[in-house]
Amino acid sequence: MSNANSTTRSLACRLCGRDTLRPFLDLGDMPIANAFLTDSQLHHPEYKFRLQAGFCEHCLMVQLIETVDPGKLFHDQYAYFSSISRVMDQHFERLAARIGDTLLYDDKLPVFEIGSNDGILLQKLDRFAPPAIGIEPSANVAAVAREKGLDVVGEFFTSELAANLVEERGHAQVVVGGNVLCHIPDLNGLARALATLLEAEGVFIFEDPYLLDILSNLAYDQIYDEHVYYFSVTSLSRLFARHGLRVFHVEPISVHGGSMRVFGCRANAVRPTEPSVQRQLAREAQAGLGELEAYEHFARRVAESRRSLVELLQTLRADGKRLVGYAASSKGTVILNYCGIGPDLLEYVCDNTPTKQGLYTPGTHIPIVPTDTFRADYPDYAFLLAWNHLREIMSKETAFANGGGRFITHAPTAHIV
Ligand code: DWN
Ligand code: SAH
Repeated sequence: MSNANSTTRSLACRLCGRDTLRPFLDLGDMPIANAFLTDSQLHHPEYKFRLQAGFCEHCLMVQLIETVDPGKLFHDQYAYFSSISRVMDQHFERLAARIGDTLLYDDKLPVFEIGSNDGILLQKLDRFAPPAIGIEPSANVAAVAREKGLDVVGEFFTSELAANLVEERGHAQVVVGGNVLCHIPDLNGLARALATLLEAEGVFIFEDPYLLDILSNLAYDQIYDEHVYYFSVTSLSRLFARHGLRVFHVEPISVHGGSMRVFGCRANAVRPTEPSVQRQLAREAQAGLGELEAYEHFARRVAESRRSLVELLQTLRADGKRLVGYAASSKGTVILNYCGIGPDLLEYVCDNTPTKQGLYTPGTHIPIVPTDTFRADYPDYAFLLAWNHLREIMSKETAFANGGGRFITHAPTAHIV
């Protein structure tokens, strides 16, 4: 599989519409990252699309070339339940406290959370006086949040929905979204929706995987169907500025292998823009994020990362070692398919999500088993398909390490931890 030859073509950017989108990475034909398969589905052809990323030389937004209809991704059997991670729970606890302590300014104006999933953050926001309302199109995870007594609108967040919400619930003092902004293909529509929903001094906060971390950690597995965009502060500030909004503060955060938390408001709100924004813009310019070369360099290193991973796993296997995968993440689907890693190399993938157990990994058909299966009979090596949770998982699996077991991760290059 070769990397797309960026010198030969440019395509239309899905954000600014110009013919300045330059493909730089081709990860090949890919199934839907979270489309885990039942026994009977194993014998049917899987939906696949071409997983490629491009960089727009005009608006500087890094994005997927081909996207998948959101209705195929977010539905009544969405596989990811946010509350599976203790570290993420603590992370959202701190975010909720921060919102409660520093951003809320009215007991009546609502707080909206976009992509509230099973209520991991919403339940913490719900403790404050203002109404906390989730917006979550995946019906099964929304149902879990409702069972907790939370108020969830079961729809995709769009500018039409924003107008209805203003009518029915009022303007927002805070709109927050973790790992959801990059999932929304119509970002211009999203920005319009924010401009409609926010009260004059309202604040929005988004956190998403950060482009600079993806590049420096070689985290190519963050690139998949659900993640339509890979944000820099530069590309996001420009987008919001086109819609009368302003980024006033940014904070790098460590979750999901390196994310950026972005705070914004209306362009004419009274809050000043903090020095953090200018500082990050300067870092990004210095890292060459405005130039195609940074992305072509990344693509070359991704191919090298694949080579080193496959070589490591094959060598261990040839030595008669038992290898398994740990965590059936979306990112894992990308790594396994791009690197051609199947049941011949990994006996199984264990995962603590009950609804993933008993299913098979998309495209590569490795059985997914409960974590207890792993603990009952330790293999020699566990290849971590959610390296972002390395510390949390290693802290749970001390007996594996104490018995001589070792974890393997692929980023930036394959290594035994
Ligand atoms: O952006 C997204 C993030 C927030 O979540 C979504 N597009 C989809 C999803 O991505 P992911 O599937 O790559 O997320 P995680 O959090 O890296 O996946 C964790 C997987 O690992 C889950 O299937 C649960 C599993 N896990 C486990 O088995 N034991 C996780 C932990 C922490 C554990 O201890
Ligand atoms: N906020 C959670 C969930 C992230 S997964 C966390 O950080 O862990 C992304 C979530 O966004 C999914 O639950 C998905 O159903 C939801 N989502 C996707 N597109 C959306 C949209 N247009 N509006 C609202 N939610 C959306």
